[in-house]
Amino acid sequence: MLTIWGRKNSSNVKKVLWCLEELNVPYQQIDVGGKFGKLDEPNYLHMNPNGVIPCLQDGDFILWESNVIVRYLAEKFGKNTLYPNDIKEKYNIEKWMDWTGCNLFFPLNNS
Ligand SMILES: N[C@@H](CCC(=O)N[C@@H](CS)C(=O)NCC(=O)O)C(=O)O
Repeated sequence: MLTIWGRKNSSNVKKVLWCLEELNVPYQQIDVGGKFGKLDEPNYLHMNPNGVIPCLQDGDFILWESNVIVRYLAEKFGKNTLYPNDIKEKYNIEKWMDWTGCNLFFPLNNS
């Protein structure tokens, strides 16, 4: 089963959980970060040396960076649904992914 490391009230974790729900993929979520701490512990830093959330564990494969996790999940579980095969459709979506990173800012809530 997939594991998502990160507190649910983080916007970067939320986008990953939202993606998993859209794809109907089972997962477990583990609270770390914010008031739960643990991001500076060796076990976590071994997975994500940046010490931030989210982090995806898929068997022995570890992935960090929320947008990259979303892309991975969409390609693995949503071929031709969330992740189109058509190159123009695909890059029309990729455009919006990058746009959110540059132009869309959420209020910080580290509780
Ligand atoms: N570019 C990274 C940013 C990750 C990031 O800054 N995560 C914040 C939460 S949204 C974090 O780990 N904050 C420390 C904490 O929650 O304790 C990504 O998109 O995954």
